[in-house]
Amino acid sequence: MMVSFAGTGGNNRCVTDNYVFPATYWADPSDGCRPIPLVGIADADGDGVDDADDQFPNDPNLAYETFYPADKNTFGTLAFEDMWPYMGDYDFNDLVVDYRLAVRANAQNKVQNAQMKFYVRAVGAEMTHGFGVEFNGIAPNTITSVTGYVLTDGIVSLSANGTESGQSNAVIIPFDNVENVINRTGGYFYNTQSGSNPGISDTVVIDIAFTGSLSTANFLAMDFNPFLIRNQVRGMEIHLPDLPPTNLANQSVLGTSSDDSGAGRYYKTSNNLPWALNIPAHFDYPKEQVDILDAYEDFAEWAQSAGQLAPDWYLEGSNGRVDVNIY
Ligand SMILES: [Ca+2]
Ligand SMILES: [Ca+2]
Ligand SMILES: [Ca+2]
Repeated sequence: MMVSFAGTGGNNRCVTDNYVFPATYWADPSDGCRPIPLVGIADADGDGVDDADDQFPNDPNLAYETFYPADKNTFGTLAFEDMWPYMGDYDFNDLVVDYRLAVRANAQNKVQNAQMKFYVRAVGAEMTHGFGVEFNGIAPNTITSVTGYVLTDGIVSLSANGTESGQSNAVIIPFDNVENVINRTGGYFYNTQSGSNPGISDTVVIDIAFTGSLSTANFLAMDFNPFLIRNQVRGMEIHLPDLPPTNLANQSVLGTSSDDSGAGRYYKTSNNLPWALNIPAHFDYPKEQVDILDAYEDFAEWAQSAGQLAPDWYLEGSNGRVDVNIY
């Protein structure tokens, strides 16, 4: 087949692209344009996405799945220091939660559902903490239901769809009391002191159904904003650096003491050190009451450069890693 444009004179030219010729055969240009029948391009569920590209080839309502962290077999790590706005012992093991997020969309790339898995690795705390997640930039009314949360102590109020009420962004509280999620083997601190038997956590599986109005791109553009709820005081939130508190945080605590919070600046010391870490990989946290600066000597350089320097600060084999101080 040839497409030809012929004309004489003048300066006008056209640009054309993306021709589609409906046909019974396609041609193989490496073989003299030999005609080849259109077989073997199957779409078993008829959703318009070929089986080869359809991650749910037998489900017409789903076609694509995206993971965070990007490797579907990897859990990320959230590690919290609970003494904000004070530095405390700075051991970053007061609550350590492994997480994985999966987002599933249909053939039109509209989010249908998401699943979050959480596993508590450490509770090196004298207080009883809860844990929440805000999807910054995603309205609560894009969600139809949330299941799997472990809420027992009456400090959280939910809307009919299972998100927290009184919030302008979607907020989900996986658990309000970490003691309901972990299984202790004795001892005061949980999985932060060497010599004690390690405890095993339940895996909290949160399933979220969406209305279908949200595109995958919009979902992935949100800020994943996890936070610790300290000692079951709902207004006492501790977030990742530079991520804002939710509508229900006690705003009067911001900007006090060593925390330098102001417009757009949240949960960082005057030296730019954080109270929470989000590492999209496995992270070996410090032992009880060991300052993270003594467990990972490159930590301050990494944090104070906003991640530009010493990006490998936590990896096995990195120079600044002091194994004797790591659980
Ligand atoms: Ca399909
Ligand atoms: Ca499908
Ligand atoms: Ca601790």
